[in-house]
Amino acid sequence: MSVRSSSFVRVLTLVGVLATFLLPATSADASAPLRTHAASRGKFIGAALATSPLSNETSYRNIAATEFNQVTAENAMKWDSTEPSQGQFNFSGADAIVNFATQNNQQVHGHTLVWHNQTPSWVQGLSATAMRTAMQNHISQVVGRYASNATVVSWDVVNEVFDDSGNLRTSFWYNTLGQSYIADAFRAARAADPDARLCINDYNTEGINAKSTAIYNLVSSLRQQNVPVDCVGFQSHLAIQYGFPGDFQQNLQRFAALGVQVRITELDVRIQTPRDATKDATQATYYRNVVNACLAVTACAGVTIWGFTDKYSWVPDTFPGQGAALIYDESYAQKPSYTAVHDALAGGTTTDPTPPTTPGTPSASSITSSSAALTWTASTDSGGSGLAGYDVYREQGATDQLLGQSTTNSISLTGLSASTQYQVYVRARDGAGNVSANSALATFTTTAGGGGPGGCTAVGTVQNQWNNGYVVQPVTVTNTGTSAITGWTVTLTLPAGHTLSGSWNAVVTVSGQTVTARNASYNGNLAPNASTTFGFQVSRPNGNTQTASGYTCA
Ligand code: 9MR
Repeated sequence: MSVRSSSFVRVLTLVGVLATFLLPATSADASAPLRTHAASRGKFIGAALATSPLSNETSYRNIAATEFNQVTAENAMKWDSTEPSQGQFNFSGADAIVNFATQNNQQVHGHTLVWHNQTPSWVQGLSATAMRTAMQNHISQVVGRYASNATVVSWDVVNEVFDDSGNLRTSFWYNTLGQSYIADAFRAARAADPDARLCINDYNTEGINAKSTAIYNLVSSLRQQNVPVDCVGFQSHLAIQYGFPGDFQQNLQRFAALGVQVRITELDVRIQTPRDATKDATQATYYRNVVNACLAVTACAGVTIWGFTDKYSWVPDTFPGQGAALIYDESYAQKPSYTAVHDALAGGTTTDPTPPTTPGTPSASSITSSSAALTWTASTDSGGSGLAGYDVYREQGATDQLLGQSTTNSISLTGLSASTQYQVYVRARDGAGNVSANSALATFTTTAGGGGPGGCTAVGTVQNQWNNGYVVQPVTVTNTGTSAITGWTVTLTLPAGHTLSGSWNAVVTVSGQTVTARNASYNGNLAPNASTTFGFQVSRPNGNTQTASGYTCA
């Protein structure tokens, strides 16, 4: 073997070794379960588990074990399960979940110690002193049971202590004990397990709003008082009809800046049933957005989905007509939302190489001087990640302008320029970022300006025409603004070969094929809504039937 060929072999070997270590996940890795990808990103991906299917259904158990590296008991660790009567503790359901998690190398988040729901009536009827003692004892017993168990790593100490306006909820806890029950609960939990991460958990707090700001302020003040709050949970019970909270990541980040861990604790994305491909695709986008928000925030520990199969979900019972909120359907088939979570966690090793189909040609309607509505035939996406939305562009040479984005097959464009021709096309995106071909162009022209102070419109009417000429009379100039104007300028375009042969009631100049007509000395003043008119005559080539167009007023 020559020196040359042996070094060639060495280079090949080196490439192979480097590829083994450096290349992103291979396609075999790309189809790995969610937990594999989550772990490689330093996050957990979890599910809330219900005890009955966990003991009765193989498919349920298999998916729970294979796909997730974190679990939360959906109900089994709540007060009504663990201490149904005072001092009588029952850990059968809680232990079943913890044992399952231990067997499957999963961490458990304890949910929940102090809540106004699923708390037996014996607690609610206690005096203040007895209630505080009962709360401290409950926390001590429940947290204490798992304090030396490495599987249970965190707790929702208090749950839903705020109402939707951001005031402390006037629950029996608050009404009996005042606000101090919150700090007392955290201190009792710390005493019971100094190593557990202690969280405050709530819903409708995903975006920056009054409620999330109230939690932010409470956490900040508790920590200043050395109350052991380590973590904030964002339940994230979302619904596609209410829109995705665009500031979710920013909100997580502001909490992280307080020095706490953040986590998504109860994610689901409900739809108005029945499912269809468009709703599935929108739901997949929401799931992907949540996972991506957590991935983007270092202090975000992971994402727990509130269940995993539509067969078992709290949603249809609570919101009649809504459901299908999870990532597996009722028969344990993976939905587009599964693929979205998977691909987000896999970060670029997408399992969907197929772009959506090309959208239909858009059709424009409701055109004003600054807006227009577009609709088009929807695209479909067969690659698995689901249709994520559409981008609407204005065709304008080298760099087309993005006019807007939509998750449905229509859009209302705003902020357009008056009296301007737009040529627009639509492009579809899927959940993996694949982009379709451009649709055919739609062409429309916005109407002349008006509406603001001093706006005006001009409408020309052909009064009379003959073989080689025509009269436009009247051109009606209207003040469409909210204040009086003292002058107006109308422009219009003559077709090629047409020449102006006369005009009246306006001062007219011609440049090329553009005619500019300014008010005469006597008809420039127009109150709001008032009109005046002028006219003109045009010569055109024999047999030509075109007339003037493109009237604008300023
Ligand atoms: O999913 C839980 C459902 O099975 C229970 O019937 C319900 C009772 O309140 O609680 C559901 O879980 C809730 C969680 O504990 C706290 N955040 C809201 C969840 C959905 O209601």
